[in-house]
Amino acid sequence: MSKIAIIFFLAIFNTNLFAVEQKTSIKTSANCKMCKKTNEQTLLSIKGVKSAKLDLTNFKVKVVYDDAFIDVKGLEMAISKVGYDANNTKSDSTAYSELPACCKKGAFCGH
Ligand SMILES: [Cu+2]
Repeated sequence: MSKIAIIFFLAIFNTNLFAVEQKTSIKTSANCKMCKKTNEQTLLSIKGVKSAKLDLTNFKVKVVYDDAFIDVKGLEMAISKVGYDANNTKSDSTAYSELPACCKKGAFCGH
């Protein structure tokens, strides 16, 4: 195999290795439709995030993302920054304190 062919194969391999669409499901402290909107919009604003759907029956957000741009920890941090827990990442305390009362943990506003 020529050097050029090897480089060509490496290039293809790297493209696949570093730009694969990943799926994850993140447990959040969201509890209503407002929370759902906030979380989904936040995630969708991140480069590399293709879709974000928060299920209000289990409060998990399913995210499809390109891991060349963002990883699970980054997604968790983005959710934390708008005031919600994400898996084991705790919500940012300032952002949490600014959430409407019905979006605080354990609240149930029925929205
Ligand atoms: Cu809410």
